[in-house]
Amino acid sequence: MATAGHVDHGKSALVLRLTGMDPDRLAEEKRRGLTIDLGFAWTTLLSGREIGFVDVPGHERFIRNMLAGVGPVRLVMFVVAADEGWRPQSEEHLQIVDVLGVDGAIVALTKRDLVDQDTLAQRIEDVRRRLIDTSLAEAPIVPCSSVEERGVDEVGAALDQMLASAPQPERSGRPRHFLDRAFTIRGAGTVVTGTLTGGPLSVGQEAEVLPSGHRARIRGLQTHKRSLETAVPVSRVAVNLAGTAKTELERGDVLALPGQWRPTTAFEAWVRPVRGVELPLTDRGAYKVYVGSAERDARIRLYGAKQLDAGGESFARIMVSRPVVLDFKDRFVIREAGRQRTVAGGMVLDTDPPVRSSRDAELRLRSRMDADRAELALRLVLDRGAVRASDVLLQGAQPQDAIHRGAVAVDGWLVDPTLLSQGSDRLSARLADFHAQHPLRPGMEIADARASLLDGPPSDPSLADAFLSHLGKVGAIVQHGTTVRLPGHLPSTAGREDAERLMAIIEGAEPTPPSVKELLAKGFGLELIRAAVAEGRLVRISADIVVTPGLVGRAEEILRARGSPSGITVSAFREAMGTSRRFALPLLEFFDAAGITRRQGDVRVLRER
Ligand SMILES: Nc1nc2c(ncn2[C@@H]2O[C@H](COP(=O)(O)OP(=O)(O)O)[C@@H](O)[C@H]2O)c(=O)[nH]1
Ligand SMILES: [Mg+2]
Repeated sequence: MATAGHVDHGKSALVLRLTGMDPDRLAEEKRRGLTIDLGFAWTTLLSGREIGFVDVPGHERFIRNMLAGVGPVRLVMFVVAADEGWRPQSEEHLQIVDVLGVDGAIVALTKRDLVDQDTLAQRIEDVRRRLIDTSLAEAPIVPCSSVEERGVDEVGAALDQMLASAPQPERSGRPRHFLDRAFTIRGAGTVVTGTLTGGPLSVGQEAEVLPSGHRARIRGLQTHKRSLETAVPVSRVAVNLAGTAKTELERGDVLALPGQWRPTTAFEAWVRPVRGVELPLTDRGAYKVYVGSAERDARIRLYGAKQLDAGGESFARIMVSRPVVLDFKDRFVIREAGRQRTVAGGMVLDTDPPVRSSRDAELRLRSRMDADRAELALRLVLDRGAVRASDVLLQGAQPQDAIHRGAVAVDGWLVDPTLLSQGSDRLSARLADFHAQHPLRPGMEIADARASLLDGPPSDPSLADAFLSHLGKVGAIVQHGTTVRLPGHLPSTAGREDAERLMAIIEGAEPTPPSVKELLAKGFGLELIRAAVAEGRLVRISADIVVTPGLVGRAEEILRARGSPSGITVSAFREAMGTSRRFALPLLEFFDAAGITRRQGDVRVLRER
């Protein structure tokens, strides 16, 4: 859990009392009596629960460090000194933990030894009033003194109770380790510390540092100075990395398993100004966004509103200076870059938004806001019509959840069933037209079929192919070679006068029929000849020769009668057929190819069955 509260209100002293560990670890912190960077301590509560503290600085100059500490943490120990009461950083820290959202919180009213009963009662009332309408509204307020050690046990008991009722942290199966420190230990090499969420990490795993993409192997893991084979979320974890240098790592980086995340520089979100914000949030402002332990320069484009004042809310697109590793419903904090004030917070809704935000963006984001992770899977499909299953995983959802809710899985894609049936209907209609116009053609060229599937050009050619292969599998179309046809269509020459003439000419001239070239010269179309072949009215012997099945049958009889035992020569076959060498050779090659005869020196012999 993280601490929060105004500087000098006793956060570090209370952590020390609770854990016996001083979270102020830097020499400068000791000298100035002030927390500058994040401090860490842990203890086992009476219940036996182990709890780790991220102790944050309260001074406004070190607010960036505070944000890096609370960013990944959803449990808060909020500290207010009874003598001083509510102070500016009490308010700012409350606003920050409020927009980040908490799974559990307690308020420690420290330094109770410095005030009388009446003042204490007043403070409790004042703090309670300040917490109204925030995510800490229900948090218990526990008076305590770290000097007299009064009330510290009660703080421990309140922590125990809070942990017992806090929801289990979500485990999406995608570990994210938000780095807050990187250093080198002699003998061990590079070590990073941070807060692990989302899923476990194990020794020996290959890991990826994001956004840089550097690979490293996990050589060792520790939580609370204890070595582990597997570290579990949510906990403080020190990771010993092999294969990467400290210089390649910095606060705000994420350690993850390879390929599970895609860092982004633009995302869409719901945003809301913090209470009492003085200047509105606008498209022109220069901001900093804090998410996890990362800080980025950012610009905001509000959807709908031109500007956003206290009490308002809006959907927005946020562009950041360097990629961040975001998950659906991640919370973040927005500060003004110039005046360094916390101005707003928000929730990530789309980690991979369309390049251009369309008019329906608000509708799309509203439905995501109401969706849980399982519903997100289907939203991703419906919002885009079709999405690769691998993209669904990268956005923190499960393809299986989308399929359960009606999405259709097609060759690595998940498709909106409406889009699929519209595409199928459109293509069937086009194919029917095509067959009517070109009865002799086997079907439509695939390139044209692809274009007929979707209303516009397909966003991805492989999507159109996935569509076609699906329609093939369900029997809506037949793909053959480079053409696509309706299952009922066969090119037909039946009843065509030109087909009858073609057959008459070929039959009349056999055993020396005209070549295809000569037929074309006589005005017969290639489509007609191909269709007659497809139907079996003609047999294609070679590229330039078509004959009737009758001629092929006669040739086969001769070969069966004389092809064994000693075989038949080309000239003997030619004479038996009464034809010329120009037809005899291709005919023999045709039978060779069909596996009926085999060439052996000068003769053809019948293959044994
Ligand atoms: N009298 C009294 N002093 C306290 C108490 N807790 C902390 N202090 C003192 O208040 C000062 C600031 O405490 P520290 O824990 O560093 O505050 P932080 O900035 O919130 O971490 C130190 O001098 C502490 O000794 C308390 O309960 N009673
Ligand atoms: Mg401190």
